[in-house]
Amino acid sequence: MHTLPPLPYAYNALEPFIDAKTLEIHHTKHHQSYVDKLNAALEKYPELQSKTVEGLIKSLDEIPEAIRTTVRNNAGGHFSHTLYWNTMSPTAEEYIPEKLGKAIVETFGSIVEFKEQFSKAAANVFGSGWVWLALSNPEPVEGLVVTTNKKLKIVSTQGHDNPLMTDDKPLMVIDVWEHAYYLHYQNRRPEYIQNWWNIVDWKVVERNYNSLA
Ligand code: MN3
Repeated sequence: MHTLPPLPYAYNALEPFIDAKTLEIHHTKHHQSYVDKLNAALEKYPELQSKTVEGLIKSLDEIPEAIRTTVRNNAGGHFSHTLYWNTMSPTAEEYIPEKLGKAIVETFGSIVEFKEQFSKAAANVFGSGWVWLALSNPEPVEGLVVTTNKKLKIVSTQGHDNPLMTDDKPLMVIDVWEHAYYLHYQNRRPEYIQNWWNIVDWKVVERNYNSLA
């Protein structure tokens, strides 16, 4: 059984950037419903119940067609929200740790340029979706020595699709579904995105980066 992970902070902890009511509904209703629907879909498939959420997403081809779309959407929703909660913090610092900061500058030119590109991608998602910082990580070809070629990239996805589906490794994410910001920001998605930078927990993003790079 998949379970809703507790938030690593209180519902009001991200104010004024994300209001308590939004965070509580988002976590206890939206995220909970993805977990519940995923469990319901797996009920008749005991052989899939021991798979991790990442394992399910990475092997969608092997999921029976009857539940494949439901698993794609709800395992995706469960995974995406867990990363979203974990890469925000009320005690976030603006400073990006050195190794990750260096990789960002190498890829995007500067931190400012990276943030601009990321914010623009988040503002431009049409309808419901997510924007990710991810590490592209081509699988080594068997029998060949392959030079590692891991690169940072900004990825936009629709619905609950995510970089795991294309074998990229997600490091951080912003939820731009309306339910993530509408109570407080209404149609002002760019303002939500701008404020979200204040609560990005770079220490966790760097930890994610180090575990993969
Ligand atoms: Mn959401």
